[in-house]
Amino acid sequence: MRTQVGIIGAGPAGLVLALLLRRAGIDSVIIEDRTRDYIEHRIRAGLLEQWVTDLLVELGVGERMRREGMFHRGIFLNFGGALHHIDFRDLIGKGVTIYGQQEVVKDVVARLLADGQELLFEVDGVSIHGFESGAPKIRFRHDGQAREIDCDFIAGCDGFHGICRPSFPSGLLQVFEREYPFGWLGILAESPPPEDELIYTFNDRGFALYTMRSPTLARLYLQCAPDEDIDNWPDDRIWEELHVRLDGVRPLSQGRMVQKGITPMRSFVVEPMQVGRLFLAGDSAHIVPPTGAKGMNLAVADVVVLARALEGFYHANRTDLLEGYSRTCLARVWKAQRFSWWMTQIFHRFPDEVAFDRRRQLAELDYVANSTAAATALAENYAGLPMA
Ligand code: RFL
Ligand code: PHB
Repeated sequence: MRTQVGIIGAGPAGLVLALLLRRAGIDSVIIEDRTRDYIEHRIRAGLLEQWVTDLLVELGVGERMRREGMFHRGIFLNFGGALHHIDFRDLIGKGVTIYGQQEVVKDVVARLLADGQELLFEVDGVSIHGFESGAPKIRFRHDGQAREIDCDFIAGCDGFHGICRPSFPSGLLQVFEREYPFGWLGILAESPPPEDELIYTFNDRGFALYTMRSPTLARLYLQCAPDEDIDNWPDDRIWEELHVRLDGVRPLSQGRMVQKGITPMRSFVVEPMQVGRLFLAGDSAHIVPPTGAKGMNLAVADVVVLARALEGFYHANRTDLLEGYSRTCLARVWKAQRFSWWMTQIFHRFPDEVAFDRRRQLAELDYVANSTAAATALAENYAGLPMA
């Protein structure tokens, strides 16, 4: 097979990249190691920054999102026994949209396949070659046969556990990493969420987040130990803890739990994000803790930069945008890292904290809730910094 851009991974990064490239008249092939059904039902992020929703509409995949997505003008902070609303719309004229990542994936896959995109599922044994010399090749097996793609560029959109990052020449990548001493236990429950918008909760028992996927489907998270065994959390214990942490600011209805899982928390960045003709995008290059809701949004931001750079290369003979890819992406990545770390550290309990830290966290929350300057900084980052 021959294509211009070989894309490894059909997560938000790889899929949106293929859409952007199609619009620019650039050919691509996507290979994915899971099944279509698997990627369309993998429950992950749920919150889109405003520019991402605008982009999906512009790319012709926003119709169902417009109908079923839930626009939020702000978020609630829950501390000191009361809810404090941060109204992004009033502060900066923007909001966010709740729409599950797997719904975005379904919409984009359907559009790509309808448009004739090459998208191969269930590939295995993927390896990449020649990207340093200028003649990249992707080798893999599909339907029991050895296959090879010759391409001009490889987009490594294969997530944190993919093969592209480990394929960088040894010693080239600098890794910046921080693990957090806690995880999130997340559930999906068939019950209305306690509020129309998200509630970020500061509580002595630990952080909790009350979010949603629809008016009848709540997505609820509890701070837990990083190595927590889910078997220690029968449904009753989860509900009890969700009630206690919500602290009576809203009633909480208990529906049937349809999913339960534990997510570890880490901050991770590699630099650079490019070597030769191999470009990393999304989780393959960086991970943020979910507290800032940035993971999927950052993945889309990377591929917008990459698509622009490839367009410059193919249509205007420019190489400067490709050369600047890593620098351009990392400027945004580090701001998202900073914000995600900040959101994480003001809300969570830390094993090594002292009483001073709890007072400082409360003072910071009180400041954000009562200062237009501080609330605006939160709003700008949460609803999405402008794209460069
Ligand atoms: P993805 O979505 O991981 O997609 C990568 C794709 O590559 C495939 N793949 C391969 N394909 C071919 N060959 C190989 N060798 C391959 N190796 C892997 C994988 O099957 C997959 O389909 O990365 P992408 O596109 O960069 O998108 C990033 C987002 O998915 C991610 O940032 C967010 O979902 C992070 N995240 C969350 N973010 C939030 O903002 N809020 C959340 O609540 C939230 N929950 C989560 C999350 C990430 C999780 N992970 C990664 C464990 C919950 C979980 C469990
Ligand atoms: C979600 O809806 O799953 C969600 C929203 C905001 C976050 C994390 C997760 O910060």
